[in-house]
Order: sequence, then structure tokens, then C-alpha cells
Amino acid sequence: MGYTIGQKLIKSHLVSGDMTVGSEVGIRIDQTLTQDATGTMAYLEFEAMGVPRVKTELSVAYIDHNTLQTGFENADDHRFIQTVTKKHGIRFSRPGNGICHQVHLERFGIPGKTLIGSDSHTPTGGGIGMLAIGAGGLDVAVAMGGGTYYITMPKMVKVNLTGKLSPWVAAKDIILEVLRIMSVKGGVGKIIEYAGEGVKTLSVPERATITNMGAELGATTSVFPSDEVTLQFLKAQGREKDWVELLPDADAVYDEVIDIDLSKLAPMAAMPHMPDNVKSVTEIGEIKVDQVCIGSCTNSSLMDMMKVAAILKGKTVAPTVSLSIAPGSMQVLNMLAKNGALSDMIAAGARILESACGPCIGMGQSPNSKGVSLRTFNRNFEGRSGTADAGIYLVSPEVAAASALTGVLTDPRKLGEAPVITLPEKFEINDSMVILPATPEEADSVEVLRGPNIKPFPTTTALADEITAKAILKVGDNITTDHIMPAGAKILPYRSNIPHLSQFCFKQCDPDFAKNCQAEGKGFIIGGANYGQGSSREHAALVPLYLGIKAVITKSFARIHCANLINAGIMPFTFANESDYDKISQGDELCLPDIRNRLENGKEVVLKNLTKNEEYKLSYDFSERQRDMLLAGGLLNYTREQQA
Ligand code: MIC
Ligand code: SF4
Repeated sequence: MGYTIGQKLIKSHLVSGDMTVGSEVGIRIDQTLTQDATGTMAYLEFEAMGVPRVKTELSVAYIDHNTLQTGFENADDHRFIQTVTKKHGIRFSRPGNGICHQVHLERFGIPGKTLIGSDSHTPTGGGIGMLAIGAGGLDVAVAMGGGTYYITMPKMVKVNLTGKLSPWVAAKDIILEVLRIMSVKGGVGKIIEYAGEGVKTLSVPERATITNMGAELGATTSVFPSDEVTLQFLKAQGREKDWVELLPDADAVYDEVIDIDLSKLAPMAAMPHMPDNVKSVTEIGEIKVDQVCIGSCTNSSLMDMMKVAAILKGKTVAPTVSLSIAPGSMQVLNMLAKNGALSDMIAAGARILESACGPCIGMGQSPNSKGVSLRTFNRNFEGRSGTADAGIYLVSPEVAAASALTGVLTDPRKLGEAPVITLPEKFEINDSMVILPATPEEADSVEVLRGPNIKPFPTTTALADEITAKAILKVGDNITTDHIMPAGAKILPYRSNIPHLSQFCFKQCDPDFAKNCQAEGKGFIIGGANYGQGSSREHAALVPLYLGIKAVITKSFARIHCANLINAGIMPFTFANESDYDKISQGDELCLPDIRNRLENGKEVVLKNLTKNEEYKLSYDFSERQRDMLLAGGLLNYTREQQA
């Protein structure tokens, strides 16, 4: 039996496990990336491990999220990351160089290699045939130290693309169609692999849009073959030596196949407040639009920007619309400046933002009250934009630019002939914004600079014999990490300050959550299905840990968040009978009797409801390693125990 691309990538990096679906496999990591919002914590954790120099082939620290500097906090954190990376052998991509996933694809990604990143959209690298996976900061720190990265062996899904996209229909519409079909939890435990004749018609930036937003499926990752198209892209980046061919075997077996005829797709939008709430633009109709934001790691490539510039050229943005554009990298921005496309955008009335995440993570450009904002981004979770009652629609650059001109949601097919944009023969190459680390000889003399915003991360203790605590919060399905630990301009500066962050935990679901936790000193969280979807931010585990959360009991979990909870020493359980979820009320007194012994010996775990005098069976599927981590009180304690 032959292998899929995903299986080949895992097999060539396999350290432990036998690749049986559902079992734990350990893989060797070639490259890592961090961004600043998760990086500060990741480097503090790396320092705590005491490894002098990274052991990966390449590690890069990007500054792209916290680029609003409204106080000393972000600037101090950037300085910490710049110095700590210099000392430990990591490249530093300065603020202004661009969004981590865009820059990594352009300058560093290599087909056939493994990459983990402390950002959920790391699978962007799958666009050039990498096994690229989003992970918590601590997992990235361990990988930098040469440690193995563990995942549950995923199922393989083939998305078979036939035909060719019609004019004005974009790669974004392909991934929106996949989301419509599979939903935001449809990809959990799966690698989504793109195949079929249609693949050849898609350029690398288009492929990367699709693998990027595969994160919204909850998938482990997404991947395209590495073929002639990949070679052409790498050549244009002056990196043809990095190319290797990577195709599935002809007799590869997939667990699931989805067929999409590209020629049948139309421009689409994900409506508020979930990326899978997808309809065609014509079905939604010409709703009034207040704001249009173009950019983010999903749609900020040169090709995307050139399309937008061509649509805007010689026209003016509707007077009722605020249009902002953030090109994804210095390379993109610089090329737009040189070829005149930037001038077309500016003349049309676009507000040009720096090459960073910006509005995507609520760092500026929050819409007006009840505003409608069209964004070329990947997430439209409620409140993420910074305006609680705004409605965010996720669209292609074509739909965004067309609507910015008309002031209403517009099917770009109404604009006449579509611009044809092709990849340049050569991209403008300038890596001057990437600072190389010190040599091992110089490293000792590098001083790591820490600002007062950096506070120690919470410590944990070994798992107790029995835990009694309240159901301090009960939430529904599809709770995102943006609910658990919101981001945005006011909060992001405190990513290295867990005590301060804790005040904002679950604010949108229960404004008193932090206060109640502090009064009780401990608690359990009860959740619905797909709990913890979205971001890789480990703060969504570290902050609940700081607030005394001992276990989270749900109908099901999102992959990265579940791993982050275990790393933090918080037990993730699911209800053996989903209907037991309905029996628990917020405030009920609950107990996990004999929990240490039961986990240690693989016995059945039950949850007692002392208020209602009931008992529920819980399920867990921890590997031996995960069980030991929970017993030790998290990954850091576990590693210390192992070293001792
Ligand atoms: C996001 O898109 O939600 C983020 C901000 O990039 C996060 C990382 C973070 O919270 O810092 C992600 O996707 O992992
Ligand atoms: Fe940045 Fe948005 Fe991409 Fe997250 S999804 S990495 S915030 S651009």
C-alpha cells in the first residue's frame, strides 16, 4: 500500500509510534517559528529548559502581532525576543518585515521538511509541501531544544480538485467551500491533502491561502504536493536549491475523499460569526458595508495585492467605506511600491497599514458599532475585531476590493473583465530585516534584556488524590480561544504577564469569571463540542491554570488547545455520555474522586455532582506520556522529573 503526502512526511520524520490512526506519533522537527504574541512565553520556557543553543535546522522569531506600541510593554517584549534569540541561535525577523507565515513561505519554508510554529496558521507552509503544524509555545520550545513533537496520528482526507477556477473566483472561495462542506470541527484529527488536476492550476500563494485557512477546519494540517509550480515559486525567490518533488503514491489510500469542481465555484463569504457559516455572495445579497480590510496571513501575497490594485486603479473607494490594506511582507510592499501598484491603491483612497497582522487580531481598525466589515482574513469570531456588535464577513481580495468601491457586498463578476495576474519571474529579495544570531563563541556575551512587563509563568503542583471544586463556568459549543483569552490592542501587550491577563479571561462569556475563580481558588470548566478552537495561544491554558482551573470537561476538544491544557497540567476530559453535559449547572459542586490513582492505573474516571447527587462517567484518551505529564503537573514539571 502506498503513502499519502502527509504519511510520507510523518514517516520520514518518525521518532516514535507506528503510524496507526489515533495513536500517538513522535516526529522530529526541522524548523520552528514563533511570533511575538506567543513568542515571549515560548522563549521564557526555552530559557527554563536550560538548552544553550537551538538544535533545529532553522528557527525564526517573527514580530508581527503586537506592533502597536501604545506603551512600553510591546517594545520591551520585542527587545527581549531580539536579545534572547540572538543568544540562543534563532533568527529574528524585525517588525516591518512582515507576517510570520507570509515571510516564512517566501524566504524559509522547504518542501519535505517539518515545521512547527506557535501560531495556529503555521500550516500555511503546507502550500509548498511542508508538514507544517500549529502548536503551543511550550511544544515549540521543546522542539527548539531538540525534543520530539507529538501528535495523534491523523486520518488522511483527499480533496480532489477538478476543473479550473472561473474569472473572479479565488483560492479563498475554494477553502470557504471546504469549510462549508466540512465545518469548523470537520478537520479534527485529519490531514487535508489537495490532489487532482485542479492542483496544477493553482500558484503557491493560492495554495498557501488554502492551507492557511485549513486551520479553521480544526485539521492537524493541510498540504499540497511539491511540484513544478512549487519549483517555479522557489526559483522566483532565488531558492530553487530548496526544491524537492513530493507527490502521493499512485496507490495511496485516503480515509475520506471530497470532490470539488473548481469551475462550479462562485465568489463566497463566511458570515458572522463563524468561518464555516458560508454562502455565495449573490445569496447573501447587496448588504451595506462600512469597512473593508485586506491583508492577513491568508490573503496578503503579491498576487493578492496586485489583483486588488488592478481593481482599484483609477477609481475611488465609496465615501461610506473605510478601506485598509496591509501587504503581507516587506517583499510584497516593496514590490508594490516599485511597480506602481501601491500608488494605485493610495490614489483610490486606501489606508495603507504596515506589514503585520493588524486588524486581524484587533490591533486597530475596529469597526463602528454594529458595523459590517468585509475582511480577507481567516477568522470572524464574535468580538475578535474589537467591536462586540460588529458583523465580520470573510471574503476573497476580489470581493473585498469590488465591495470597497460600491459600498455594498458585491459579486466581482459584475465588474467586467477580471485582471489576470501572474507570478513574477523574480521576487525582490532583501533579507536585511532578518537579524542573524550570535555565533556560539559570541553567545555568552549577549545580554538578554527584560522589561518590567515580563512576569514569571504560573507554577503547578503534582496531581492531587482527589479534587472537589465548583463548575465555575459552563459554556456551549465551539468556544474559541478568543473567548477564553481575548486578544486585541488593550490585552495583547500583556502576553508575558499572566497575572494581568487573568482579569480578561472569559470576559465575553462571564464578566465575573476571574473574580469567581479568585474567590474560590479552584474550579472546573464545563464545555460543549469543539472547545478551544482557533488560536494556538497557550495563554488560554496558562491563565485558567493561574486562576486555579483543575479540569475542563467537554463534549469534545480542538487539537492544539487540548495539548496546551495537558502541557499546563489541566486535565481535559470528555463526557462518556454527551447528555450528561445538560445535567450540570454552573455553580454545582463537583468532585473527581481518587483521580490520581485512577489516571495512574488507567481506571475509569467519574465526576460526582455533589449538588445534584449524581455521577457521570468521563472519557480520556491520554498517551502514557500525557498521563505522566498530568500526574507531574504539566510538561515543565514532567521534563524536570525526567532530567532528575
Ligand atoms: C490568531 O490568529 O488568533 C493568532 C493571534 O495568530 C493566534 C496566536 C496568538 O493568539 O498569539 C493563532 O492563530 O495561533
Ligand atoms: Fe496574524 Fe491574523 Fe494570521 Fe493570526 S490569523 S497570524 S493574527 S494575520
